Amino acid sequence: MIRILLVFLLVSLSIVVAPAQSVYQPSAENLAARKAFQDDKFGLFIHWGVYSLLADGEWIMNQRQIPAKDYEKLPTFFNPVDFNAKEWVSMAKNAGMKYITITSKHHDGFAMYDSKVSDYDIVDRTPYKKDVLKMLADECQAQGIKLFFYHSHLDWHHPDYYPRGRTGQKTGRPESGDFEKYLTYMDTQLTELLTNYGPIAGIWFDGWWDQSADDAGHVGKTAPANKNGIDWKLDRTYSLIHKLQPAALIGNNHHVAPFPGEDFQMFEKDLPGSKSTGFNEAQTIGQLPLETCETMNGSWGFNIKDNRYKSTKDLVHYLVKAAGHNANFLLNVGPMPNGKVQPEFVKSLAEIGQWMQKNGETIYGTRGGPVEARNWGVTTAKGNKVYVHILDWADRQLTLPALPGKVSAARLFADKSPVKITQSAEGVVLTMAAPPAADMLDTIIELDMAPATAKK
Ligand code: FHN
Repeated sequence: MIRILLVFLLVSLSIVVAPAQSVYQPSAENLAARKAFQDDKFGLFIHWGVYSLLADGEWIMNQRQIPAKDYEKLPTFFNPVDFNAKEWVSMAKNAGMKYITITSKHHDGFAMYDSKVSDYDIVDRTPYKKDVLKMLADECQAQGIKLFFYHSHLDWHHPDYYPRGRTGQKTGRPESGDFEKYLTYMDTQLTELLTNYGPIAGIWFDGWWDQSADDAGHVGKTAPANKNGIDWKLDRTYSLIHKLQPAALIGNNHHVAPFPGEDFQMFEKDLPGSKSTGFNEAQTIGQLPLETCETMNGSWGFNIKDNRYKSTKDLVHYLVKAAGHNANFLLNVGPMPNGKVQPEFVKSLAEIGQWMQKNGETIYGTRGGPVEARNWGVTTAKGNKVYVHILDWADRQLTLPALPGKVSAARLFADKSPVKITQSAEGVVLTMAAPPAADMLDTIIELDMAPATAKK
C-alpha cells in the first residue's frame, strides 16, 4: 500500500511539474532514434490479451457488450503455458523484422504486465502469474530487437474512464468517475512500463478517437470535435515519457495530423496518403517518420474464424510499397490463448524472411523515392543507389521520369546482370534482357547515381 501511494505521489509530482510540450524540441537521442527507426523499416505488431480466449478479435467485450464484471472471468482461465518469448523474437528476427510492438494494455483495460497500480493484470489475476512483457523485453534485448509498447488511451474496465466515450457504453460501470484520476492512473502505468522493462523504443498510443464527437474521429474532413470536452492532457503524458526515456518514440493512432510531442506518425491499414479505410480522412502526412500497420488476415486479435489471409506476395508488396512511401511496415499477429502464434502466420513470416534475406539491402536504411509510387511499383534510395522495385510490369522496357542526377550504371539486383540505360532530360528508359519473371515477387533494378546527385 505504502509503495503504491509512493509511486502515485512520485508520478503526480512529476506530472504536475512536467513542462508543456506545445513547443516540443526532440532530444538528440530522440532524433537519432527516429533515424534508426526509419532505417529499420519492418516490425512485428502483436495484439495479445485475455480476449484471445474468445477467439473473435480484440473488440469482443464491446461487440458482445460483455459487462466488465463478467469479462473479469476471462483472466481466471488465461494460462498461456506455451508462451515462449525466444520463439516469438526469433520468429520476428527471421522474418527480417527489427522491432516488436506489443499491446501492454488494449481497450479492455487488462494489463499484460505486472502493474503495481492495479491488480487487473496477468500476474495478479491469471493462473499463469508471469509477466510476459518482462520475458519479452529480456529476450528482445538478448537478440538485439527493439521493443515498443502499444497502450490504449481508452479503457472499458476502469471506473474513472468517465465520461464514457463512443465505445464501452454497456460495461455495467457506474455512470460516474473522475477522468483526472484515470489520466493519472494511465500515466502511472506508463511510468511502470518505462521504468521496469529496460530501454523501450517507444509508445504506440491508440483509442484517442473514442472521445471524438462522432465518426469524425474515424471519418470526416476536419480534426474531430471532442464528444465530452475532455482534455487528454497529452502534453503532460508526452513530456513524462520523454523525461523517463528521451530516446523513446511517441506515436498516436488518432487518425489526424500529428500533435506536438509526437515522434512518428502511423497509418492504419493504409499507405501514407491513401484513404481506403475511411477512418483517416482527416489524416494529413506530417514531417515525422512514418509507419503503416496491417493485419495478416482481417483481425488484430486472435480470430479463429478469420481466414482472409494475405498471400506472402501481397505482404512483400505491402512492405516494399511502404518503403517506397518512405514508411515502415508494422505487420500484425494475434497470438492464440496458449501463447502460440498460429501456423499460417508463422509460415508467411518465414517466407517474407527468405525474401528479406536476399533483398533486404534494397529496403533497410533506404528512404522513399526519388520516383513516387507508380502503378508498376516504387523506388527506394540509399547513398548513391536507387532501387527500382518492379512489382507489376510485363515489358522489358520501363520508362522513369527524369531523376535528380545521372545514372552511371544499372543492373538487376538479383543476378547483377546489366540493364541498358537510355537517359535524356525527359527521363530514363531501362531495358532489361527479358521481361520481369512472373514468379518474381519484385524485380529490382539497382541504379548507380553519379556522385553529384547522390541521394542522402
Ligand atoms: O481499435 C483498435 C484496434 O483494436 C486495433 O488496435 C487497431 C490497430 O491499429 N487500432 C484501433 C482501430 O483503429
